[in-house]
Amino acid sequence: MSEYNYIKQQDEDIYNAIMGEEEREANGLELIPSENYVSRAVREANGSILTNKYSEGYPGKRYYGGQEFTDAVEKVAIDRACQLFGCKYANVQPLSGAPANVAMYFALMEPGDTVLGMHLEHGGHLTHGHPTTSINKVFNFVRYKMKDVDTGEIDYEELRKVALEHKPKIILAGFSAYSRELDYEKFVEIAREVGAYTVADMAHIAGLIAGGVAKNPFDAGFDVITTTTHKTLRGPRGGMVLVREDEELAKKINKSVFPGLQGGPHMNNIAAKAIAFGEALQPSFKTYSKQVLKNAKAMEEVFKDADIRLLGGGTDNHLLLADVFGSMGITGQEAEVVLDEVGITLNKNMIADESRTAMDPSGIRFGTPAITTRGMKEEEAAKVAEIMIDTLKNKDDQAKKDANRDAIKELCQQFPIPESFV
Ligand code: DSN
Repeated sequence: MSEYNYIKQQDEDIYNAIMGEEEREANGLELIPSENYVSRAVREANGSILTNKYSEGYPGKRYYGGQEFTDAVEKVAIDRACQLFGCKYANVQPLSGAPANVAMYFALMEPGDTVLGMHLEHGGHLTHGHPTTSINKVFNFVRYKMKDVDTGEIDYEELRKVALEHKPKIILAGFSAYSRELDYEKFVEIAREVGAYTVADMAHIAGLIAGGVAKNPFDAGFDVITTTTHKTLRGPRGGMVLVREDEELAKKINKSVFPGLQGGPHMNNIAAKAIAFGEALQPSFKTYSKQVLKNAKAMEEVFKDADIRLLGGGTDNHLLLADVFGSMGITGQEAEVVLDEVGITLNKNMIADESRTAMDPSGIRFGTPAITTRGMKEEEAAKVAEIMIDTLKNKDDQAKKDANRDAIKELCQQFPIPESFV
């Protein structure tokens, strides 16, 4: 029986939409750096009967009966998360990265307290205190920036000055559009000076940390890490909060997730997380993570050769941010649309010190987690970068775009989305 036979018989609208998405993912290249392809095993767990079960509480301490199997699932997920990231405590219940951050804020602070996080235009995330978010009404957010947008170096002196002035409860490292490594030791040093907790939102680079190709903030002494479980970690959509070693802190986080913020955990999703963590513990995941970086470097080289400005001057991780407006006179929105036409999906993005708007910014953000999962190596990554630039340079030439669409389709056929990684 086909994977979607019941949906097909029962609900034509949703069946058609899923088939459309299958086709889109199979015949196009995904360069959005926060997306990836999960294994069939992860999808099976996510679609399993565990979705039927209510399990408020934590393993061994639930508010409903019938938990012998859900307890087993959650314990495995917790153990594997701790093993992957070298910490003592994990809460695997957050529904995604935003609720993980909100739960963390309420666990570590009182309303009105201050967080020092990365400036949003310099790579920070909405949940790091964007004015439009609800948490911005509850907590006070102050910012640090890059010292030099062309090297990506963080202004640690400014960070320290702001920390001394505002006495934040949390110093937050982490980003969703930044391509360089952070100096976690520096964060810890400053946080100790002002008595703040150190928290890393490693959502984008969790897989790189698990794969051993990016620094682990816990090694520098960070107190807490929040993350999504998809993106480079290649699990189901979801979140989690990790605590290095402080049991009291871990208890606060648990209370803040449930009952503080969420009700029943989604046990199907936690089972899928456990499976993905198991995959990330395999030696093959290290090879995958290394290749993600090599592929990003290969793309960097092609963009540099074409004199297209890269924010941060290049990349140490899985993503790149290109100033296409400054370098080519094409807006991020125009670039997103024209690349979509040839089967390359990425997102428009604000750049540091942006002069345009969020809906039509100067930059594009792209990355290599998904194409690397398809098995592509440096040669193909460079080819994709060349096709991107050729398409942007010839955005009004239909024949060129058709040829590039065919080239992308051919690559997709050569590198189909895999079903299993073990
Ligand atoms: N939407 C995610 C990203 O693309 O980075 C972060 O929440």
